[in-house]
Amino acid sequence: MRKTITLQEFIMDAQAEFPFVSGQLTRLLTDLGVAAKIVNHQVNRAGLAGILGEAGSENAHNEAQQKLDVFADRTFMRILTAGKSVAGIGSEEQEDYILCGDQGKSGKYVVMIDPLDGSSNVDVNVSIGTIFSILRRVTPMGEALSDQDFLQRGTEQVVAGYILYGSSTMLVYTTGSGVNGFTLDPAVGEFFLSHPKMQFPETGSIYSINDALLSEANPATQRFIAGCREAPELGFKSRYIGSLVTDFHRNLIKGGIYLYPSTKSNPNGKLRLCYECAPLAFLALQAGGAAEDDLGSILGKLPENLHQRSPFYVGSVHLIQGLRSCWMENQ
Ligand code: P6P
Repeated sequence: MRKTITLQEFIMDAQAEFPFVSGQLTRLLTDLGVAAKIVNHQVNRAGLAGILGEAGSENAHNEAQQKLDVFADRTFMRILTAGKSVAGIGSEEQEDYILCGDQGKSGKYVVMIDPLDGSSNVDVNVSIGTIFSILRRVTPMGEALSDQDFLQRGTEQVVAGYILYGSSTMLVYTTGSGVNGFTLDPAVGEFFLSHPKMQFPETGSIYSINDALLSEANPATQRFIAGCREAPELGFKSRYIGSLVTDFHRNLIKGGIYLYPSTKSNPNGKLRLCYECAPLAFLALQAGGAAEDDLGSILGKLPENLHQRSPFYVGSVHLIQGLRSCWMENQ
């Protein structure tokens, strides 16, 4: 019987391959696993712990914060700051980045995070997720962090991953050598390697989009979705949960495409480049998939601000290519 290895063992084995590393990344990955367990515990008992619903506060985008948004944000901030590997954190729930430790002068890495994406789904018991991205700081150690440490292209990411608080809780991440998924065994409080070397299937016939957006979406998206609908022989299915991590994870397992398009009223779409699109794009490419915005690659985009929005199309290569050909027809 093959021994299933824990997340901790997997992280330590990976570090052993790079003997000269400082161990800061190992500590950071470990801390993410700890924070995930804490948030998972609260998400799973939200209805009992009186932490459903709105917190009565707003985030950086004047969006009503759910009580669990605030809890998750505080938990990741507390755990990652204590670990001393992180110099600063950019969060969907915070207007500006947070400096860790001694004003961000130590710590090799910065973290971009959406602490609890899709949190309004908790009230109706739908799966939600955390999305994270780890970058090396650009400013030298000992100096104060600046915007350039956070506003880096997605190609600069060291680690990207998500935690899915679903029928089971999973932590899925990449360090650039493939994508591996770990499932939490609540009986022992450990994540175990359950999905090694995750890859999009060769084919996929799921499309995920908020149908209500189609009437004002860009023509390429309209054409692509019409093509999916008008070809029943291709067996397309529409699946949209309204929880990005959940839709992404299902499409990674079964094959498919998730679209949050540019529209007339929101030409930059809705999703955030730094802590939603870029980390999921890194994961998608590492899993043999693709990710684009209206013009092409997501990972090559240089963010102008922490909370910059971007149109986002991610999933199986053949479906992204199909969408791209719809853009070409446009020209
Ligand atoms: P809409 C949740 O608010 C989120 O950021 C993603 O998790 C989800 O895919 C999307 O927005 C849903 O947006 O406009 O379809 O409700």
